[in-house]
Amino acid sequence: MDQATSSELPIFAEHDNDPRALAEEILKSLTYRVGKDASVATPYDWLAASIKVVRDRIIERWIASTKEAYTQQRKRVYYLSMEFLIGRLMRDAFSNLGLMENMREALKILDVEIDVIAGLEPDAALGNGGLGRLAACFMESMASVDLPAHGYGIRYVHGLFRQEIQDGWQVELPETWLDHGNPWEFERRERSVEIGFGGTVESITSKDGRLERHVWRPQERVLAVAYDTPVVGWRGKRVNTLRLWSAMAVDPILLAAFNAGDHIGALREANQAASLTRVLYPADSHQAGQELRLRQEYFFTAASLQDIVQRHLSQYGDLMTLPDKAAIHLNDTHPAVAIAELMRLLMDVYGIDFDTAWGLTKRTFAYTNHTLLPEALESWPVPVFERLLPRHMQIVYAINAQVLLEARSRQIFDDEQIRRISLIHEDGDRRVRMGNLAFAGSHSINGVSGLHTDLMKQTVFSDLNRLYPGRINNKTNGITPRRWLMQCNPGLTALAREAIGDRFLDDTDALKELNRFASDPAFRDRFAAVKRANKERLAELVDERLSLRIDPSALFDVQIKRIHEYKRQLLNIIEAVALYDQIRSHPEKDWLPRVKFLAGKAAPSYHNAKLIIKLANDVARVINRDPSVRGLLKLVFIPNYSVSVAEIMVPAADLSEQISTAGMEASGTGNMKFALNGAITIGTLDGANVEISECVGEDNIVIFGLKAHEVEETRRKGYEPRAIIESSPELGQALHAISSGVFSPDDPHRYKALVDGLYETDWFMVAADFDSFADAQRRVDDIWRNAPDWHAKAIRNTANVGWFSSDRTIREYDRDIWHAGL
Ligand code: 4GP
Repeated sequence: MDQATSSELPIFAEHDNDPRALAEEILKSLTYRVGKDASVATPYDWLAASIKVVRDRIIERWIASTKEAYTQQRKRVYYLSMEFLIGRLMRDAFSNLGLMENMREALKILDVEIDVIAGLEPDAALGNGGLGRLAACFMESMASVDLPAHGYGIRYVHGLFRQEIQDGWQVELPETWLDHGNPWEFERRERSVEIGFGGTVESITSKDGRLERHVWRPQERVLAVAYDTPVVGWRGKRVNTLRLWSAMAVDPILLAAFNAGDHIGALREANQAASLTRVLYPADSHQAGQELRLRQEYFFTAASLQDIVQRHLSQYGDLMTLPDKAAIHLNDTHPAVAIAELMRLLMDVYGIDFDTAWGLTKRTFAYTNHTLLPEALESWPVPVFERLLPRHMQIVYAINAQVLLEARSRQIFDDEQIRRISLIHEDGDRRVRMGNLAFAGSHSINGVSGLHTDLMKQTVFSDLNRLYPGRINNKTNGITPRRWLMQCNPGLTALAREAIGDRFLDDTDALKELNRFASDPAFRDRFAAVKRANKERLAELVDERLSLRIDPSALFDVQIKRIHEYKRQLLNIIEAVALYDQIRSHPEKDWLPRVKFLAGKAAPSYHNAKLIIKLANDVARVINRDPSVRGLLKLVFIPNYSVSVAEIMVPAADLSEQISTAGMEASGTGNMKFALNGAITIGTLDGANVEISECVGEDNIVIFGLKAHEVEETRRKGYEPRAIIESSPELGQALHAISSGVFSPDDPHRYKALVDGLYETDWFMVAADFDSFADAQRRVDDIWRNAPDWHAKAIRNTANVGWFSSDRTIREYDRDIWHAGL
């Protein structure tokens, strides 16, 4: 959608949303827009026909929202992100427009089950994990709180790979979300822009020899074609745009080559261009390294910036007002090259001097950091950056000169600190540091939880924070309560509405009123019944996918997230092994039935993460078949974790595992989803667990393990995991069982190196936290034994985490960073 030229709101057809009228509309849509007759329509056809009926209503609001931003001259937020992990859109759209029940009825009239067709919609998995899903929640919240915003990203043909588990190992298969078309997107050929790579830079001088400007003459050019998806806010108040760019060759075919008989060569350029946006890099919290990634980053940021600048110029005619009307947000460093690109546009295309351009750039950009892991801090080898983006390299040098001048003139930094502030890493191979570029070019740099922001100040950005004090601020993450409560947990939503009315639907803080029901036995029973129904739904999924029967009355203990050593799935699995030992050696004890669920994908090149998946499956196979366990413990690894799978698992969890090494998980957002759906957290004081603990109160969460400063101290003093393991018989036995092949008789040494790593280095402090974790799990058992107490605590979790709504987060971003006038 682009700016409208008229101030009048368009006159739209009055829609009849009565189920009968909707049913008629769906039939018409099936005939005229899908081209099918009801007698031969497939479920996919019904899905497309239904979406198109609701889409019409969305388009009207979309046009109205776009016009409103234009006529009211509202400041717009531009959210640049390599990833948007959106998931399915149908329920979101139907429910945000208040049409869910009527559409359900309408389809019933046509003999179609809405849940069946909803299950066919592919997940748009255009992201890896945390930061991609956060971007999706933010898009929905920005529309919900009525903030004019555009998301900008890449339309990957293949999103995150499909995970199959074969013989316990992760196998990656291509994901093909566009196979059945995508009824939500609109191709906007007219918004195509050209993007250059490589080539040379020419300096134009005036007659008297003064340098006038630089002209970049790229060697390669590709077209960026826009695809727009409307994002509907709660109650359909506002519809914003997610614009995803797809790459295309400028010349679809080289006819001269074709005519000369070189049929493959004639298409080479077209194929090369298209490959740019074909695949999402499957790296989470890890630099993706290769040149194609830098190309992707530049491609989408450059296309977005041309779009933003053009929109601004056509409305306001002057770039001096850009920071007043546009807030450009960098979701991590992946789009940080946008800073150099805006400088290039301002200076080389619009003739603005460096100082003025630098001032405008800093006032326009803001940056969010999502991880402190050193391996995730992006940097590019200078030769690669220079070859691909020669003009940007010059601009980075010019910015760096300015930054270093400012640093030196402060006279508070020694040479080592100056070296750390530099945008160019100089030791060994020279590299462009994207984090430093993002910091220098932004007026705001934020972390995603209180602890993470503090650590950012103390570690990665300590020098830059001293150079530019006041820029770092905290914005604790949030989740959209529409998807993560109302849609995924209709049972709990209905129960809460009955108890406390509808106010929480618009303001999740109102969930606090549920606190008074925590001591009401009748309410607790109903709360438990909702949980039970959700658990039955998950048990069905496990039966369908894995042909495994699980008991819905067992404690459902869930850890779902990317597989990463710092997230410590390994700690969880080792504890399961220790518990397995205990159950067998002490059959007389009153053990409680527990099902441990794990799910998540590992980056294909991450050896240990893939081994941990295999270990989970090996341990599961042994435990689940062992009759001496008497069904008291089951371990289930659910393959192909996705947003849709999370929507089933989150409402079914009793216990939420948030057990990262303290100081390493920037925030987490799964932790918020679980608590909102009435799971009790077992966790370390890491990321947003700290704030969750403050909100729900210490009695309603189970905290264990070293704190962030203790982890740091332990490492500093010289950590000796071997001594700890040797003093913990439970841990020692469990590790011995794993490393000696009890769970891998086909390859007894499979886990030897993994376990040796724990004895020798154990960077993630599994050993240090093991006993504390095992004790915490027994505390969980004690609470679970007292069902009314458990449910009271679970209710208090739901009641007290309303603050983690992404509407609150977005309002804070607007209040402190964007100033777009909420
Ligand atoms: C993630 C963090 O690991 C997670 O703690 C946080 O909740 C999320 O971002 C959103 O802020 N980081 C990434 C990444 O996804 O790729 O660095």
